[in-house]
Amino acid sequence: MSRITETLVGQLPAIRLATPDGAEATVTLYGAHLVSWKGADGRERMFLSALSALDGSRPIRGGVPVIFPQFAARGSGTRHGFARVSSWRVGDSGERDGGVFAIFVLEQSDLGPAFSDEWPHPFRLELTVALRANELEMSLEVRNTGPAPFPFAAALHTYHLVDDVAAVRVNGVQEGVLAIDGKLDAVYENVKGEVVLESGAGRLTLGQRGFPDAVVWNPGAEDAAALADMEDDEYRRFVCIEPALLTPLEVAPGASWRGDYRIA
Ligand code: TA6
Repeated sequence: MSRITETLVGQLPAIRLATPDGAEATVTLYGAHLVSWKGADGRERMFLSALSALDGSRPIRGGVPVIFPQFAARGSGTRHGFARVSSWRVGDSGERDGGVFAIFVLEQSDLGPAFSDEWPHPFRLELTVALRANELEMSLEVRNTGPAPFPFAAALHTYHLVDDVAAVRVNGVQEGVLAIDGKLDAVYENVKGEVVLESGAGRLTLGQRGFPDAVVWNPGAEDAAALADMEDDEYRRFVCIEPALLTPLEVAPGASWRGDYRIA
């Protein structure tokens, strides 16, 4: 039976989605953060650090942080934006196309005082998470509900679980194959077509629409050791490949933008 149930991840309230064929995903309301995704084959596909905070005191290290309205330190606001450290609400949820979906909502009125001062623009974000067989779809919609245009950047900062980052091969972000042999923090603009991630953990096809760019990140040994919320050797167990909109896009009053992401 398809199910959408409430659960806890550490101290964080979360929603668990499950399909009749055994796929499941867990999304915390803090950040609308997908922290786990297993396909119908039972294989976990998301990295989550053993040292991640799971109490809302700082961003979750792993899964899929939702980045909005600022990417990294490219602006004067909160690093990687406030969406990943805000409490979202569940909108609609149910069954669709033989799978299950849930929609998470964040509006300006949901923000704490610090963030509503930082970002005085009325907006509505909807993150849709949909699960079917061995496929995960995520869509991010940004709507301007205020009277003036605002610019934003966005990304789905996905931490893909791998057996060993040294064996990872990424196709589709650059000419030729990308291997990761040490720290890598690279931006690829105007990515066309699908990105393919091959690793000891299997092969994933990553499709993005609306997000023009992709970011590939692994901290390597040295930077990982400097991260308080990551074990020293955990950098070997993931690669971030992130569909992104890096050059801020202006959205007019009443208008919206949507980015779609499909992992299969
Ligand atoms: O997307 C890559 C990146 O911007 C890197 O520069 C790296 O620092 C990473 O994100 C993680 O950022 P965080 O704020 O979560 O530590």
